[in-house]
This record gives sequence, C-alpha cells and structure tokens, in this order.
Amino acid sequence: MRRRLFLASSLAAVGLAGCANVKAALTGGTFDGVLDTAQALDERVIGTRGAARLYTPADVERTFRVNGLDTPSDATYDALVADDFHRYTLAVSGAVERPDRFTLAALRALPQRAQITRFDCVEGWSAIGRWSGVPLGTLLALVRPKPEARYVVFRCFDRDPQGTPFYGSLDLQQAAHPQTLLALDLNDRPIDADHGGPVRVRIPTQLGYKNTKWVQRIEVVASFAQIGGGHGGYWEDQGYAWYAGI
Ligand SMILES: Nc1nc2c(c(=O)[nH]1)N[C@H]1C(S)=C(S)[C@@H](COP(=O)(O)O)O[C@H]1N2
Ligand SMILES: [Mo]
Repeated sequence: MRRRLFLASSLAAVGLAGCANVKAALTGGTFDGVLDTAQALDERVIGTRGAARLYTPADVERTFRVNGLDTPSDATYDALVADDFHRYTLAVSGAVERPDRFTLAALRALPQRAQITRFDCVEGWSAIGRWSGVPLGTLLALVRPKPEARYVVFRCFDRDPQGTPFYGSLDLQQAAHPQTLLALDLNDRPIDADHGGPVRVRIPTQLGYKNTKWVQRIEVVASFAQIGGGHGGYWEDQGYAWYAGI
C-alpha cells in the first residue's frame, strides 16, 4: 500500500499528463472510479494481477516516438548493429541454477508471444504497437531462479552523457506476468536500434520507463541495493518510482 501511495505522489511530481490515458489503457477503456478503494486498485488495476488492454491491428500506430537516452554509439554496440546483431548474445546470470547465454536465433526458437498494446510514457505520449518476443517468464523458467532470487536486473548498452550505465529491474512476479516480454519485434519487424534493439523489455502493465531498451545482459538478484544508485534502475535513481504500474 505504501508503495502505491508513493507511486501516486511520484506521478504527480513528474506530471499527470497522460495519466487518464494510462488508466484507460490498463483497465480496458473506462475508468470507473477504481481509485476510490485500495481494494479495487489491487484487484482491477495493479499490473501484476490485472492485464493490460489488448488492441486490434487497426489500432496500431506506425510512428513510434524515440525517447530516453541516446541510442548507444560505442564500438561494442556499433559492431553488433553492423553485423545485424548476429553476434549478439544475452547472458543470464546471478541467482539462477542454470546460467546461460542466448543468441537471437535461440531466443527466436523459443515460443513467441505477440500482443498489441499501448505504450505510455510519463511525459504524456502514448503509442499502440504490436510487440512480439519471448515471455520473460519462459526465459526465467529455463535458467531456474534460486530460492533467494527476487529481482531481474537488465543491464544495458546505453550510458548517459556522464557515462552512467543504464539499467532497470522488475520483481519476479512482474517478470513472470504473461504479458511481460523480452521483445524482439515491433510491428512485425526486428526492433530497430533507436527503439532498443535487438532485445528490449516490453511490459505493458507498467509505464514506459520500465520498458528497458538495449538489454545487454540479465542478472537475477536477491537485492538491488548494491547496484547503480541502489533504487533499482537508472530512472529510479533519478527519483522515479520503482513501481510504475497503475
Ligand atoms: N536502455 C534504456 N531503456 C529505456 C530508456 C533509456 O533511456 N535507456 N528510456 C525509457 C523511457 S523513459 C521511455 S519513454 C522508453 C522510450 O522508448 P522508445 O524510444 O522506444 O519510445 O524507453 C525506456 N527504456
Ligand atoms: Mo518515458
């Protein structure tokens, strides 16, 4: 409960633009006063229990804004782009029984899920797109989180102008939500470099800033207190709420 109140105040702090849109996106179109009771908030709206609204192909918007830090332009990422990401591998390590690495081909060989969902940025814009890829829960089942595992940390290729690396995190429940994807395609094409390719998190039950782009490796951890600024993500270290579901 405390965490949700914090979310409400932090959303107010970053601006409520797009908030009604976000609620509509997550509740299926009509916002019917669910904020009135915490009980209803729990059961109908909170991302890890509810599901994000699904849209139809006719709703897909072909233009999708680019936002956040700049597309990585260091030698490592550029070499991967030049080679069409054939040499990309996603390492999954940490508190797991079976650490492993996955090429893009290996990720594509796993069962894929596609869903048309709306992406909502706290800055007040939204975009509906068809996202597909591997449910993150499928990948986690393969590497088998240990009993102490609580969070999935995404380490990224990008850095801010000061050189601070970007990272993000989800808890295991959010990660295992059936709509949480390690997305490979946007609108039936491999996600391009500007939108976070080759692999990004697509979690439609949470706000845009939890949709981590340019995932380089995944670490499963018991606590994120020792990682980055200690708040579970780059934007969280700048003051955004760790929990960004509505
Ligand atoms: N690695 C990384 N992921 C990120 C960000 C970022 O700066 N770096 N910005 C976040 C924010 S605030 C938003 S709104 C979306 C933007 O995604 P888009 O560029 O595909 O629209 O990515 C999110 N994921
Ligand atoms: Mo954002």
